[in-house]
Amino acid sequence: MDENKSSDRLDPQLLDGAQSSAFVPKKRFKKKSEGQDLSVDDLAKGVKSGDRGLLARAITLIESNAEHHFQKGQELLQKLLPDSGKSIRIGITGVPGAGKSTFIEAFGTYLCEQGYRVAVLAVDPSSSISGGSILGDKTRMGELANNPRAFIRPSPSEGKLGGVHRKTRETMLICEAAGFDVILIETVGVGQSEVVVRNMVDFFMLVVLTGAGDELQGMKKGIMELADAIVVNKADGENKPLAEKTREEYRRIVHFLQPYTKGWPTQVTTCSALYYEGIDGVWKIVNEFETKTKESGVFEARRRVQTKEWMYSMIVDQLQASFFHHPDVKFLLPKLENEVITGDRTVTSAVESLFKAYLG
Ligand SMILES: Nc1nc2c(ncn2[C@@H]2O[C@H](COP(=O)(O)OP(=O)(O)OP(=O)(O)O)[C@@H](O)[C@H]2O)c(=O)[nH]1
Ligand SMILES: [Mg+2]
Repeated sequence: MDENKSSDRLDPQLLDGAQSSAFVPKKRFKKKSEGQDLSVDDLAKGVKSGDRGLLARAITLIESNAEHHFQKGQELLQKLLPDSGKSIRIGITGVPGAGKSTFIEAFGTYLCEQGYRVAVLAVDPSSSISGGSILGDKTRMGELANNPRAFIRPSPSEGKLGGVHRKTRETMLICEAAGFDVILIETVGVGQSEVVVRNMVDFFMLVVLTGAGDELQGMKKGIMELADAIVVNKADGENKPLAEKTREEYRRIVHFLQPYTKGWPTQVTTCSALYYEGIDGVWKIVNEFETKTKESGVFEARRRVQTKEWMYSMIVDQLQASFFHHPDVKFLLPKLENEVITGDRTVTSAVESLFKAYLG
């Protein structure tokens, strides 16, 4: 896509070079990690040693849409791969306003108090359009953002097709190599991204509000079927009895659904993210899930399948990008599209022509 646009999202330090020195009248003394491009080895060592600045730069490299950053980013990942995989990966979804960010703030803070290190990532395919709702979230997650045991990373901007997903996955691996024990991935509820996040985490959580019936009218049933736990949030004040009633309704409903994870019936609980109530109960559920699925082998089996599927989805993404960026395809597409719309040509014939052009 737009390479120039992407580069202004880069860490300015990555771009720091000859041109910036023109603005610096006197010689400035820099630490080695500042300024010029670091080697892959330096970055890998920095990430593994828990250097937050270098972790941020490593992620910036992974997120960059520039061709030469891509190669370097992949070398870095290759180096960090043996140190990845040791965290528990948790996806969190729910309708806007359900309290996902507030929950992450409470849950993340609780985990830090328990001695864990927590990384928070977000998948928001719309962030490149809206400029990123997570900026607002970082202030909403004020306490967690300032916690030295936590690391919050906004959603990457879209570079090419499938970019957000690749970047989030790879960022997750880097965070694991940096020693984070729990990875929380918030998804902004736009249908598709829920499935994508489900496919990159061990445990998937749906945050809901009171009134199960209303939600079921909408798309939530499909999402419910992906969840390992449903958390009825805002169980506080006057809303508490209603939240408990809602919990019972959800319990009845999930009873009739096929659990997403073999041997793990979907759990339903209540919490108040705002008042930090019931947060420990959610962690207990995650722990039980981890123990049980590791014993049964479901945990490892899922990760293997996820990695394999990731490879295939990346192949599809790359093929798609390569197809639509092909100059002959680009040239023919508007004309053929028009012929198909006006009924002058069949879809099959148009597609055949495009593939002929693509394959030369
Ligand atoms: N009473 C009460 N209010 C809550 C609770 N959790 C969140 N809220 C409020 O609900 C509103 C939405 O919370 P967010 O955490 O921003 O919700 P979200 O799901 O992240 O929303 P989006 O990011 O827009 O999808 C805020 O005003 C919160 O203060 C809770 O447990 N109890
Ligand atoms: Mg939010």
